[in-house]
Amino acid sequence: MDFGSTRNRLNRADVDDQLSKPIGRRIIIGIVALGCAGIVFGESVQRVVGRAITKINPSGSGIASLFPGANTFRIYTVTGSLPSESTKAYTLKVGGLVNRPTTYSYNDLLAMPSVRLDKDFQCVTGWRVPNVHWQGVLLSHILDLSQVQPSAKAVLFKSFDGVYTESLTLDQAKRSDVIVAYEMLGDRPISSEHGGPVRLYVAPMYGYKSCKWLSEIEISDQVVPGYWENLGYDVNAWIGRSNGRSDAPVDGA
Ligand SMILES: Nc1nc2c(c(=O)[nH]1)N[C@H]1C(S)=C(S)[C@@H](COP(=O)(O)O)O[C@H]1N2
Ligand SMILES: [Mo]
Repeated sequence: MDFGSTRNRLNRADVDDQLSKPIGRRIIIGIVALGCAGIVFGESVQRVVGRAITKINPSGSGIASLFPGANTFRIYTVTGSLPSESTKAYTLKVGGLVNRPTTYSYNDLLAMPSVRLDKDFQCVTGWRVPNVHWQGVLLSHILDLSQVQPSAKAVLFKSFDGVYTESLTLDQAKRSDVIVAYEMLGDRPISSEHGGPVRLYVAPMYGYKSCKWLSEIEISDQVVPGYWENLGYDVNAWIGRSNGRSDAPVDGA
């Protein structure tokens, strides 16, 4: 594997970060195997997006702006490309153990009661963006509309990248800080790099739970480990209480 290019050097930093943690051999093999085709830490994308965020995010001013990449999102995709879909073409399919399987359009989601969350985004590799503005629909609202059947225990998520998956227990999915988001970073639609038009945001858990390019929600009788969880990360991804990490929220939230 070649870690020589800028992009791969950054991948290497992620790999080093993983290797320094006692998560075990499974995950090390997974990360190294994926290193080349895996996380795109797209430096070029990152730089442009980082700059844009610095402009609109006050946390990008001052000291943070002296360290490019500090307090800004890194753009992740496991497929090696950044899928994009127009708001017009976008659909969210909700099915499985429900009485009312439904497919929602982007406008259907916008018309639902919306919630705003101002909360940190924390990746399990260590980077954090404090106090991010998120807006969307409570996942619990969508579950209610679908009329979840009594045998349901979990909620599975699929991305239109065709590869990424995640899941939550039904109890986790009903929390008031878990949303199907269509805005992030300051009253703007979610950009396609960040998983727009619609992504999941699971505030109390590490970033890998927040499935980008969300296209399908399936109510199920059991949790199914997601993409990173098959590579060794914890299925219950509570920030500060999983993956051997002890991150404390910066804003006390
Ligand atoms: N579809 C998809 N969703 C994903 C990922 C991904 O690679 N593909 N990466 C996850 C991880 S590990 C993190 S930290 C966040 C990163 O979100 P960002 O790319 O908007 O910074 O997305 C999560 N959701
Ligand atoms: Mo992450």
